[in-house]
Amino acid sequence: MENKDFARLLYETADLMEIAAEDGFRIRSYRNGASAIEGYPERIEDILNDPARKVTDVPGIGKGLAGVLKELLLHGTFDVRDSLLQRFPPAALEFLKIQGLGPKSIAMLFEHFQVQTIDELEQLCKDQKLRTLPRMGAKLEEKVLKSIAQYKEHSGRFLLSAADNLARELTAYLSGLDGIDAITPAGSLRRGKETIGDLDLLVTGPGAVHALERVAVFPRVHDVLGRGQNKTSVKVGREGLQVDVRALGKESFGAAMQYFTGSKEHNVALRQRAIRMGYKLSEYGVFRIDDESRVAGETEEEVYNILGLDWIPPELRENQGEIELAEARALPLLVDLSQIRGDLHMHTTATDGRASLEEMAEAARALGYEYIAITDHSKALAMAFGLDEKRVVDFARTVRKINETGNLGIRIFSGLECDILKDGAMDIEWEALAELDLVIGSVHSHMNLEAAEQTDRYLRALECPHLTAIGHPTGRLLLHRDPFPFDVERIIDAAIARGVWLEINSSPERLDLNANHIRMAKKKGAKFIVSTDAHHPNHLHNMRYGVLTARRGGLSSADILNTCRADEFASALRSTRR
Ligand code: DGT
Ligand code: CA
Ligand code: CA
Ligand code: ZN
Repeated sequence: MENKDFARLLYETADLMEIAAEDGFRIRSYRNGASAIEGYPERIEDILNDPARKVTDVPGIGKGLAGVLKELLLHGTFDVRDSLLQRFPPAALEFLKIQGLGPKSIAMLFEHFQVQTIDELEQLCKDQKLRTLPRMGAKLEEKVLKSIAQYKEHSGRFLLSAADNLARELTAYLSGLDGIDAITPAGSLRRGKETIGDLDLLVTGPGAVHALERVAVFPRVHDVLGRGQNKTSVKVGREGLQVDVRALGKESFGAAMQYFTGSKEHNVALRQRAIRMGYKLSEYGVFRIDDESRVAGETEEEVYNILGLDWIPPELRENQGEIELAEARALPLLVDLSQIRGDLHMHTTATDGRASLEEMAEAARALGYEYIAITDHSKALAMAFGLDEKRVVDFARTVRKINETGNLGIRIFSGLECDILKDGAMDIEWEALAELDLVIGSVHSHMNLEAAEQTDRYLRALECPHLTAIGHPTGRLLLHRDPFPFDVERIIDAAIARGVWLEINSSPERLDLNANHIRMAKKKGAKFIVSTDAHHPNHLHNMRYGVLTARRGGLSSADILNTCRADEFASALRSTRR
């Protein structure tokens, strides 16, 4: 179990206790414990498994919680939580995810309306019955309805990183078997989509059918949904991510890869094209309609080529014009992870990062990067101990000295993730910003402004002559928070006019800009950076998700500044200064 899993279960239980109106002191101790675990640099599981260690040495964890953590590790749940869950309808945990409803309001809903499900809650709002309860009104009903709609859209979907990690885990687990030629992710994971409904894995080789049996007994499988001759479906882990594993024959491997990679929309368009050309396309191959003879199927290239198309990279297969480009031999040459030479957005212990500048630099050097920019937060993020003007200027000087010594073996650019304040002013005086190599301007507050006001806010920020790039431009948190409203096209135009670059934030919770915005911005001539926003050396690996997103947006290395060599990048930085 990861620390964040422990923390989530404790937070949830604290909320359940609050619904049950239990003792406030106990509730607080659960929340404090959860927060301590979330921020703890070591894995709690490792401490629990080490007989020489005591988990009560972790600040915030007393004897009571220590017992809970042990129970959690053994059973995935614990008594207090189970008995609370039994007192409430099964949907209680879902209710907690609806915005606008705290534990106290949920307790009231249970008491007055005996609501059991999210659908019933939705109906209550539509019937305008919520407002009959104290301190609830029409505004809240509206908010709850909106949040329910979002919840329904998100539920049952997972972050790309969750599916990617599971795919790696399963691949390692199965690759020990004899007779496996290849294990390949298909579906939305192969297309690099930002969220995943279920994970599709394709297995080939004489041992493939055996792999289907082994998947069903994978230790983290919770539920076997179905076992057929060529397919096993299971649910894995506490969150129940579904995995479909298919065994494929060699002669139809390419056709099956093509079919199960999708998207559905891309496949529909491709099938229609095949029919117009006198072919039938299926997961078994490409066949002539007149005599049913097979003309392709072993490789994907074959399938696309017989249809008069160049092979299309999976990230583009969304029926957004890629088939026309493939026909015209005009597909873009997409950027590759290996072309990224530096990471330009990361935090250190100076603010809310978990590692020092030196540790981040070393991790980046180990990845083969030529340079990084350190971009800690600015003072508006007081919670994160953001930098004020003096610390900004000192930091810029420190970095100049570090680079002169060359001791770190990697070039450092001094940067800042500067908050864009509510009125569009920069959080840090221009004079101090002028000392830095690079400034990423980000919105972290007041995301509920009207679209027009939010647009003006960005327009004013873009007037700052020291702004290099806009960070995570739409502010979305996947499966959690929608983008805040503003005129994206107008801001892209303004950024291009001012020579400000757009960030593709690679954090799997963000992937912001998204592929559609990237495609639009590229057509207009925008320039991009792909960066991780790392708060820990491990996060530097998230670059691959940002690169996938860039590829989905059709970007080549020439569109992305951090594919440049260090000296080219430095002169590009200087040219952004107005
Ligand atoms: P997801 O799982 O919602 O993130 O999206 P996908 O694209 O992985 O969709 P999924 O798992 O339902 O199906 C995998 C691929 O199979 C899909 O991208 C295209 C292909 N496929 C084509 N036609 C159909 C169909 O009629 N039903 C299903 N289930 N899959 C189809
Ligand atoms: Ca899928
Ligand atoms: Ca599937
Ligand atoms: Zn940020």
